[in-house]
Amino acid sequence: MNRIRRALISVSDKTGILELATELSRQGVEIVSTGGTQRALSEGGIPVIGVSELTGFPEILDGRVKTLHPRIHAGLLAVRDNEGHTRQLEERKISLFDLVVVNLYPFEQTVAQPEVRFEEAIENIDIGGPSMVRAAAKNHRYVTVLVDPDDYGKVLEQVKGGEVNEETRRRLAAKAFRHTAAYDAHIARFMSEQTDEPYPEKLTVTFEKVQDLRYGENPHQPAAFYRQSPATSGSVATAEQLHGKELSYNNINDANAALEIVSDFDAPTAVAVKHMNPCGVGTGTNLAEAYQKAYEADSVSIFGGIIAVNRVVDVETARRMKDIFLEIVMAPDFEPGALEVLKAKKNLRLLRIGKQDQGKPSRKGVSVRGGLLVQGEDRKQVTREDCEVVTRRKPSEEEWAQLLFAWKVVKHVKSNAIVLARDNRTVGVGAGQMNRVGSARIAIEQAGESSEGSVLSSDAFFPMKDTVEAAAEAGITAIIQPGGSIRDRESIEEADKHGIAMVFTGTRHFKH
Ligand code: 93A
Repeated sequence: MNRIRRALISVSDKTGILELATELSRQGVEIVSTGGTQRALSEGGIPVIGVSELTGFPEILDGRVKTLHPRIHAGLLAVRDNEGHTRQLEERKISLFDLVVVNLYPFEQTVAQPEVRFEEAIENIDIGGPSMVRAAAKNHRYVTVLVDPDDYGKVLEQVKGGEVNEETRRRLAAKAFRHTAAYDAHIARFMSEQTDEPYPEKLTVTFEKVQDLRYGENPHQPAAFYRQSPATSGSVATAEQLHGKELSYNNINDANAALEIVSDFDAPTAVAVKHMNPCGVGTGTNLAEAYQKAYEADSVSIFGGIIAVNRVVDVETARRMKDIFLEIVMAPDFEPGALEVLKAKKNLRLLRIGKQDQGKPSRKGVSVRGGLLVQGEDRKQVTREDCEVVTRRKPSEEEWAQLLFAWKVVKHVKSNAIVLARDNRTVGVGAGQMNRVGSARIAIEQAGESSEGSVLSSDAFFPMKDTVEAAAEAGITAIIQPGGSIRDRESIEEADKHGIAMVFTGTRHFKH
């Protein structure tokens, strides 16, 4: 029988603890607690024995050593049907614990505060708490361990019924180990960030489930969405859904792509994404204008698209968005009137993203079978000063503006990537072809007449002059590309032949 006679309670988060302890006490359970918890319970009129009374040792070193004592840990770890263990406890008058209720110093919340002091973070590393949790979890054959107030009710019910059953003890023990593992992962991440070692030998990252998804990329693939912990604010993982159908796996992936593009722009910008690639990007003096440009960029593909914008959605923009079928609209926020307009569309998913976390560039990972590839985010931006004009003709002021705009977009298009832009919007996007001129042809075809007088950006250098030839034929007037091919000379000569201005960025933006 796993009757609960004695409980050890030591909690930082005191949620639900009075109710639990009151009922335990009523069931005849003796309660032992650390300082703050003891005070809270005593004030609630619950009889409690202080840890110091039990150990005969005061809490010392400002609380760093409170429960780290053999009288506590032997009471947690003893094997009850082991005669030797039982005899040793009797000799030293050590009593057993049947229940441990512990939650830890709030390390994650502490380091999430902006400008937290290093010393404060360190003081919030709990040592005694995880020791008790792990001891109890190891000895779950006899001891029940509670680390989450959500589980108090269920355990209380069983206590009242006479014993906590084995299945529950084992489940709670597994949860306890997950809890301490996640806790240590937070500490490991924080400590690693304080060093120059972002890619340590062992990578410990924790993710918490946001939701189960109906399915993955296809209906026969099971799927779930996890949020990295601690969370990155302003991300899809922390977005608040204000309206519409449940997000799907593909929605979340596309939404993330759209958000990554739009956050590269400072001016009011709207991005439409389809299948992970932008089909329209527009910037303007206000959001309505930016959205209109993104729409006109490719008024066919935007149908069923995922929209991300970098300004609060106003009524005017919302009205324009409402005119077509969209899957998602994502924004830092929505004006109340705009929300009303968009909510008229029953299925349209509206996501409030909030403020973007512009902290350190985070790691990006892709899973490969049996492993994970990890790299820093591609946050590289180029300015006009970084570029080298390689043709006889220099770009005009307007061409410069369009070239830099097209360059920002091409970074986010699947390689081989070619983007055509004009009037602060994309007019053609060629994505994911196995040769560069193939992507160029797609972009040009999509732009149609709009390619005349547009500029072209390429995510990587031209291995041959064929893309420049295609550009010249389409009436494109300026090109931005990394440069660095052994055949650059041929491309430059071809551009000069047609009076095209070409600049090299010296940086490439592969996205595979
Ligand atoms: O500083 S500690 O690592 N040393 C300990 O011996 C110890 N024992 C319990 N932290 C320790 N605790 C933690 O104190 C618990 O995990 C819990 O979070 C907190 C409860 O303290 P109080 O009851 O004084 O509010």
